[in-house]
Amino acid sequence: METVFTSVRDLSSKAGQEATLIGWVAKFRSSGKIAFLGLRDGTGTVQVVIARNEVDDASWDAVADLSMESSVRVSGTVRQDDRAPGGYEITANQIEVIGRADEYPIQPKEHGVDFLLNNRHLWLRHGRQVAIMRVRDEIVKAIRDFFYERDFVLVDSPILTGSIGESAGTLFSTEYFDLGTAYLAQTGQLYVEAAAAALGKVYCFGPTFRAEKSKTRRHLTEFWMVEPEVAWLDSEGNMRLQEEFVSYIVERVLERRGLELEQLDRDIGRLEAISPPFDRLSYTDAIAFLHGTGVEIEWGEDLGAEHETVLTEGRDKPLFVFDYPREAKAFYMKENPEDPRTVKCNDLLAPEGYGEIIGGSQREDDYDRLLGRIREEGLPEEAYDWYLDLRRHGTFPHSGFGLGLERTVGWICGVPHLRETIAFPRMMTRLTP
Ligand code: NSS
Repeated sequence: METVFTSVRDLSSKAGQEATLIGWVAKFRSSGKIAFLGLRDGTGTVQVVIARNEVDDASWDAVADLSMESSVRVSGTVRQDDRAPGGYEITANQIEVIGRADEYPIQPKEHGVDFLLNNRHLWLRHGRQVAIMRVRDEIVKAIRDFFYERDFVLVDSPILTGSIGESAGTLFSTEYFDLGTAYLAQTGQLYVEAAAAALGKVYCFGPTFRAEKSKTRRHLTEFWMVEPEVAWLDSEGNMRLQEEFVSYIVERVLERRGLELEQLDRDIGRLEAISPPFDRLSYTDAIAFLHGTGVEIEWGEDLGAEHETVLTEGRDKPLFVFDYPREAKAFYMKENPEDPRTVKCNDLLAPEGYGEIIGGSQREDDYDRLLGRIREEGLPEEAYDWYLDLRRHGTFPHSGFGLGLERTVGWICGVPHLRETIAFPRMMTRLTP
């Protein structure tokens, strides 16, 4: 069965005509002879006016019994009305309740975050959440378009893996038949490195998992990451790719999701400033800068959220920090020939306090040095045999990066906490709904 109805977004094509709409009651008030309801259908919300003397008895009885978030079918005339949000209004001649809602837990008042997260399956229906999900969808589309237009090939990497991608400290593990322990992938990088030797320019895009024991606004235990990997690209080229990529995404959202950004009260001017090139600061200069502002940090330590905020303060665009100390970063990064204490890598820090959205690097392509790093980190060598093979069979300079989808959605939407950037967030203290 296919139900024929008009969606709120398409009302302009029905101006002055009869139409049937289906949706949920997002707002409701009645004064005995006339009732107004806000009908929400996923494409928008329209006001429906129901006058006692213009509908049949069954319809008016339905109105008398209406509750918030009930699902209803409404037929009536589409009227253009410049005062109405969206420019149209429906004068109903019939209304039918499809599913009457029990008392709806989310009221038009302030609720605690825990309460809202417990009701995430219902909270999703609300305007702000709908706007964020639409922006997220647009960002995903922009990501895929960017790589498609540049001849990258999508290669899906496994979620169940035998080798640790980033750090042993944040692994989820599970028993895997007779083969011992399997890990949920922290990254698809090692696999796209193999694919880059087959296809040149590749990317993977999927969920990744980290048993982060931190309860910060920037950490999820399950998040989406897009990871391009490019043969014959060095660290400088990698940063150029990143600034083009991020600017492309922002431009696309501005072009197609202006309405949603407005609903989110996003300062659009801040996003309009995002275009290449982005500033670059070496880790060593970043430490000097931090010392200059009185921040205590030792050369060698990784930068934390508070350092990132100081570094990006007063900047309009994201900032690259490059060539970190090797002890602060993962085993696979290429040793910097000009300063072997550091590795050829970069983080990209978003402005306005959002901080790191990308981590990237040139990969160690020398067999002996890579094996040395694997040993230094105490990683199980057998699990990396296949990865080392890539350095045994036609090694090649290559680079790539990982952009965190939720961090990017948060920054572009102006939403500081990642719990609102994914439909069903997974955090240390939350596994339901
Ligand atoms: O750990 S990263 O910095 N880098 C990697 O995983 C590399 N293997 C990527 C690569 O070169 N192919 O993570 C990359 C990004 C990071 O900048 C964040 O934006 C995001 O992934 N990220 C997270 N988002 C949400 N929650 C958590 N816990 C998280 N961890 C990283």
